[in-house]
Amino acid sequence: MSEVHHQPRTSLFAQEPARSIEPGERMRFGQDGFLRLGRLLTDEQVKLLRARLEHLVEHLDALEGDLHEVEAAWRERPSEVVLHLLGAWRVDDAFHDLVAHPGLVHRVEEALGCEGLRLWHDQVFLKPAHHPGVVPWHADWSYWQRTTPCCHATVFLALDDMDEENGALQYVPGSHRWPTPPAVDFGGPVDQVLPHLSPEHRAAFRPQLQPLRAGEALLHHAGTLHGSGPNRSPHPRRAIVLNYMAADTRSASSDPLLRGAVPIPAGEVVLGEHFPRLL
Ligand SMILES: O=C(O)CCC(=O)C(=O)O
Repeated sequence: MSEVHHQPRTSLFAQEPARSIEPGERMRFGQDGFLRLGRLLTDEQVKLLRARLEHLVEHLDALEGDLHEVEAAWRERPSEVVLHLLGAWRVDDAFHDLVAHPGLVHRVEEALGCEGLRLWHDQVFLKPAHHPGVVPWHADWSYWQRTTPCCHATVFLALDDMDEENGALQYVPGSHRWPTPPAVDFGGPVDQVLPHLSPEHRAAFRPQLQPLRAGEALLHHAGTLHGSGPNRSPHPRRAIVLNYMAADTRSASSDPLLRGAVPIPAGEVVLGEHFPRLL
């Protein structure tokens, strides 16, 4: 398999300047396991991505075969579980180009301290208005150990203003330095992870709410515990999540790393059309 470099298909983000993080921000990312990235998208870009997301959800049955995953618990209990899917960038040009946004990729690479950046996958989280669904406390790395080593980070991009009422994302500062907990069930209760933390870490488990305006972004380390509450507001709460990894990340499994992707033998660098090189 050969390297595939990401090539934008639209001019949506072509004029965006490349942005770097400050040395102080790199240090904060190392200490806290997350960083606020500030405003990334214009109001027009937010509107367009909302429309694309709505289109995707309306045509989910037809598109599902080209996505990597649609949350199975949501299929069974949509009135209780948050809609969560992987692979929107494979089916929509705006999502496709967003993953290589010049205002993001250099900052992610610098925060990780790696040389070269690759897309792992993207995700969409949709909490409809007045919806009880939560995102249980979890660390992304609990789900990603079919790749190695852990040099992965996630951008959380708000398509709506987010606060306590509609279930803004929350981080547990410093938790990326704790042992990785087991994966939890996204269709289950919010606090499944707590019994797996040591007494010391349970005492230090103090989530911080991250209110955002639509178009603003957060960055977190793959080990950082995060989660979010229900949407008690009369509006949908929509987010796009972009998952990145160091360019030299290797496969740790001989099964396909994502549904629809060609298997990469354990030990080989993860590359090819499903895992494009961004930097
Ligand atoms: O939408 C949410 O609250 C969850 C997002 C999430 O799990 C992530 O950004 O990795």
